Amino acid sequence: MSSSAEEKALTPEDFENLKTTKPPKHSVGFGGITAAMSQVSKYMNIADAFKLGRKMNQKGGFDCPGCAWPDPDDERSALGEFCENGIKAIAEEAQNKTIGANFFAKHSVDELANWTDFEIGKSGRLAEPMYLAEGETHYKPISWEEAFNKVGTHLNALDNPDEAVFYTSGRTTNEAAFLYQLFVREYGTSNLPDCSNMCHEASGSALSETLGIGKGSVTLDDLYKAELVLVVGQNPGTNHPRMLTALEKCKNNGGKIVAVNPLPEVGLVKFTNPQNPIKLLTGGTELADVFVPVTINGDVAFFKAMLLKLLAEEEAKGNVFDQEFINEFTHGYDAFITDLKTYNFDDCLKASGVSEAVFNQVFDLVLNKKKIIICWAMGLTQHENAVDNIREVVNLLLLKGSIGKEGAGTCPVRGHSNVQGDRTVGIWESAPQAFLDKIESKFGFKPSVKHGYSVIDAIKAMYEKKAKVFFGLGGNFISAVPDTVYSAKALSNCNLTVHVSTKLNRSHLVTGREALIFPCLGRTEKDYQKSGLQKQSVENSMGVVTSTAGVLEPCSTALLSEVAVVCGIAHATLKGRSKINWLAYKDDYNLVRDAIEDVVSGFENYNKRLKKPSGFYLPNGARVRKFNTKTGKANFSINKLPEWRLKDDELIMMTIRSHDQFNTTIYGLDDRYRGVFNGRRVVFMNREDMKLRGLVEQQLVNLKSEFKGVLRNANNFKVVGYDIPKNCCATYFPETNVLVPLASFAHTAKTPASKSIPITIEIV
Ligand SMILES: Nc1nc2c(c(=O)[nH]1)N[C@H]1C(S)=C(S)[C@@H](COP(=O)(O)OP(=O)(O)OC[C@H]3O[C@@H](n4cnc5c(=O)[nH]c(N)nc54)[C@H](O)[C@@H]3O)O[C@H]1N2
Ligand SMILES: Nc1nc2c(c(=O)[nH]1)N[C@H]1C(S)=C(S)[C@@H](COP(=O)(O)OP(=O)(O)OC[C@H]3O[C@@H](n4cnc5c(=O)[nH]c(N)nc54)[C@H](O)[C@@H]3O)O[C@H]1N2
Ligand SMILES: [Mo]
Repeated sequence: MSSSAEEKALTPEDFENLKTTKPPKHSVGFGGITAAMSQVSKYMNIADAFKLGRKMNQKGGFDCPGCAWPDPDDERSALGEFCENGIKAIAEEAQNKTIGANFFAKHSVDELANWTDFEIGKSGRLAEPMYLAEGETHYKPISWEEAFNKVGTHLNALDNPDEAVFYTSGRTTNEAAFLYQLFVREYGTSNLPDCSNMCHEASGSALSETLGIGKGSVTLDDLYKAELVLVVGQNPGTNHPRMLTALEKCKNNGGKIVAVNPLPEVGLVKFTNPQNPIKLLTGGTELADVFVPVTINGDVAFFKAMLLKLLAEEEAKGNVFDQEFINEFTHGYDAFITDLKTYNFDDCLKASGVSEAVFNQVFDLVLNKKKIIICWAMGLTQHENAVDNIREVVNLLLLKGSIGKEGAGTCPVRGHSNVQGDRTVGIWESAPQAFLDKIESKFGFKPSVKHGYSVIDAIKAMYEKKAKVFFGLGGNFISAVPDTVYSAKALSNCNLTVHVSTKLNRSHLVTGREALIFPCLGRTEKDYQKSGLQKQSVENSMGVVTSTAGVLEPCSTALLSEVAVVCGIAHATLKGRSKINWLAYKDDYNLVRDAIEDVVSGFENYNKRLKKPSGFYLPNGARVRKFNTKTGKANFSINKLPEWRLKDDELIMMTIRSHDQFNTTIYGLDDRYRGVFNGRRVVFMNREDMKLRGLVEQQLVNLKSEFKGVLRNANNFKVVGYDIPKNCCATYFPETNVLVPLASFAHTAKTPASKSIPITIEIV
């Protein structure tokens, strides 16, 4: 009997032999190298590993498919810009094993859905296109041509192009992303949700409004030169390991580092640079000068307390705020100060959960430093008031004049390696009119000006059967999105679901009436087209565009590049009515870059400048104090303290990444830096909260969230006592996405609030 879509979407509950230890004192070092190498030797051929190691993040090599942290412009270590999790990411992609017709004949969709995400990921690389017909239990092989035609037929049969949804994940290169959005717009819709909607959308919204650009303002060099770096709501030791090297450099130059985080994340506390053998032996650098254990979602309160005390000092003694900068470059100062004065310092500090002693240490640093950088990631962006979090960060930087000068500015640390580039080249459900006008003048068709669905809207539309075809360019939609059960129903309501993927994932198993899997080349593989070997390009977290070209032969001859898949579908769907020669773009990616150059500003001489080994910087107004906002200035903003209150027995839960995963891809079952081994169904709790509820270490519990009268459950988790503020708890994403209500998201940006979910704990 076949199981329902909702059941298939849930990660099966399994327990290996969960073991917990005290978290280690420092990160990387020998432990990191050993962990990465064991991954390589298990799943890759060693000659390939060597080839990749030599080319990863090197000039003229390929961009690591892991995170979006930039590579140094000039000197790069001979050892490679190495990071444990980067090695794991490529080992995952460059696996020896491939799966195709035989694999899918052997395993039904139902059976595969009973595997854990870890097992699914280890099955191998997808090697040929597969099709699941209506009512069938098994995927069967299909030719590319037939598959493209199936997509075309479904799309052309819809009453309205807005009944199709086109998702993108952030590994897609500039070339593939540009062509994809071009196809979607020529087909007739703006339904272009992307992983960014669940990630840094709140940063984009807040920064566009306040500083006129939805990206960060700093370069790597600024980080080296900053006097003070605040790392807020981010776990770089796991998610952006190469950032630690930059922080270490900053520290060696005399900079101070503050970590604002409910958890004492290991990479920030002590770091051993794997490229420095002497440090390996002596124990590494103490990175954070101050650790601020803020309560979950206590950041606005923390920053408000900071702003209030700075204001008091400014009014008493002066010389705290950069009045010259404020006068010349900002708007809204008076209204901001008037509002700030309505808050009480003690209330704010209390709401932040931070002690006065720790607060004062940070205050002294902020008071005395003039070059400040604030870095952040998902700890700030995944809350209902995420946009307020980031606007408050900007308020602080504006008061200190810490924007648009050396060693100072905003640093939202992006996730996926090209998520920023995808947005730059047009993956945007609400793209600005100026961009749409450029598309019209270059390509001669009128793109829809109606805003399309973001991720949350797309799920609702599919659930309500207003959207009927789902197409995913990369990613793992069902495991990444909130409200797993509801979202699974949404996908299963579709006529057709299609995924362009490198690896099997849960989204291939939660299908519409029909489903297609399109296997594609990964970053590490060579891309041959008619005009020869192709390169592509990506933009990192700091707005630098570089080229990327794989070094391995493709793992299967049946793979197509993402560019070829997009062109194939566009050609099969739009046929004679298209104004674009899709097959020419597929044959020569230089032509795609020429088209991007004509449509997106900042890409002048794209092909030529891409030849420069370290790439080129895109223009960035905030970096040079040109604020492209409605007022033409940098805007102060007014932000409220969040109003939510926990009920007596509730805890506030954040869903975080372990050290052994890349988003929904689970590399292994350990979280070495937090001392958890062989299991992921854990809930980290404050030990006093455990005592209060009569819970002991490794007690089996169920988690429940109630939101607007709807109850959601995630069963069978084990309790792990941890240094986490009271009333807070943490679990791993994606196992607990089932608890994140679809209707709980950031105002303005619609980022799911997956870092602040009120839950209760039930003893099993
Ligand atoms: N190895 C590896 N690298 C990755 C990824 C991966 O999964 N694995 N994912 C990539 C992607 S797409 C992204 S977006 C990034 C994610 O990078 P991160 O944002 O670092 O990832 P998370 O695990 O979500 O961690 C969020 C951090 O915020 C803290 N936090 C949670 N809530 C709050 C809060 O209310 N206030 C504060 N101050 N802190 C809070 C958590 O304790 C945690 O340390 O990493 C990218 N790089
Ligand atoms: N509860 C909770 N939910 C979250 C988050 C959270 O912190 N908590 N984080 C959110 C964030 S920040 C993000 S970015 C999203 C991530 O959402 P997604 O980007 O949708 O998810 P990924 O797990 O990164 O996607 C992995 C899949 O991408 C495919 N893939 C890998 N490389 C390639 C490639 O080169 N090309 C193609 N076509 N496919 C490839 C593989 O098949 C793999 O299975 O999840 C979000 N969801
Ligand atoms: Mo992300």
